[in-house]
Amino acid sequence: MKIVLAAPRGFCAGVNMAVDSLDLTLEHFGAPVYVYHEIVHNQYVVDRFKEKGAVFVESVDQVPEGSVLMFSAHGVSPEIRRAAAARNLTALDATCPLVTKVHLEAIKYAKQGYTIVLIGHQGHDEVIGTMGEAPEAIVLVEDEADVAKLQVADESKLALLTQTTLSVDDANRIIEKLRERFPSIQSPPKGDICYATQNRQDAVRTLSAEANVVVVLGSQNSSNSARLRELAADQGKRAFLVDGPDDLDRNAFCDSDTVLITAGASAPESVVQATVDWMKNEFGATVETATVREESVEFPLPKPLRQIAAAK
Ligand code: 0JX
Ligand code: SF4
Repeated sequence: MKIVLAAPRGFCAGVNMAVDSLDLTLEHFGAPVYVYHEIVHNQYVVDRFKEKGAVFVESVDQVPEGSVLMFSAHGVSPEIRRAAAARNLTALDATCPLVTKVHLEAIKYAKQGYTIVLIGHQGHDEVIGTMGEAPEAIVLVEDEADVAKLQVADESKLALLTQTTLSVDDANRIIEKLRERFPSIQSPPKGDICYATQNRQDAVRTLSAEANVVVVLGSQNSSNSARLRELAADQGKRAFLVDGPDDLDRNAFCDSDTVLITAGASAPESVVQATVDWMKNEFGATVETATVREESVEFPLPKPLRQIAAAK
């Protein structure tokens, strides 16, 4: 068996920043550090931080007054920031700058009186945060059927934004439908799906051709990871999204000579390596890396943490 390791894969710049931010916050302030929502959507990452004293909450009400609260990489609505301030919390913001960019676009369009069509997944942390910037101006669209049902007051003042971690192909199909119905719809010049989401999807699209099976490391609630599994399945491959090797069934690989392994933007390289080791042990697999694109994006720590890091 040959393992092809896709590159780029795994942690993106936003996740690196968020994970480093939480590590430094725990080190500097000590446990407990409260985190609003999972810092990133990955079970291994979340479990490791729980062991170190992070407490993940779904509501600001769960955080004792005066504590330290970190906002996750997926961003939060202004309402959550206000609730944190009202509770006298030390709020630290690990929102990815590429998510913040979408928030700023929403604020700008809403101020100019536009109705914003946001393409995204209902209930996803990022979508909740973005919609919270201008709830009265944003309407969520999940698929092409939603576009057909859309009712807008003024078609000449429409803008479109997207979640950062969508399937590029699905988003393009929805955008095409939107442009068909509303030819004057505005959008940011470069779109909102981030570089990491695009690159990981491009790698799977290119590399899955030669594989019998595709394994995506990532958690079930990770949007970008789930899109990688879907993309491989759409190419006719048997594809699995798993947290690690413990979730794999050896029988699924018995007739495979080439396995493509990749990882979502929130999945640590340690779980990739554990999966590779498992396949080496089970099947005597050999490993090669196939690089589809180089990545060199880095994001700085949130400002208050930069000062703390500098003083170390
Ligand atoms: O569910 P998502 O793909 O948006 O998030 P995840 O898995 O935590 O990935 C990294 C954070 C992405 C924020 O845009
Ligand atoms: Fe930022 Fe993209 Fe990573 Fe999300 S997936 S944290 S938008 S770089």
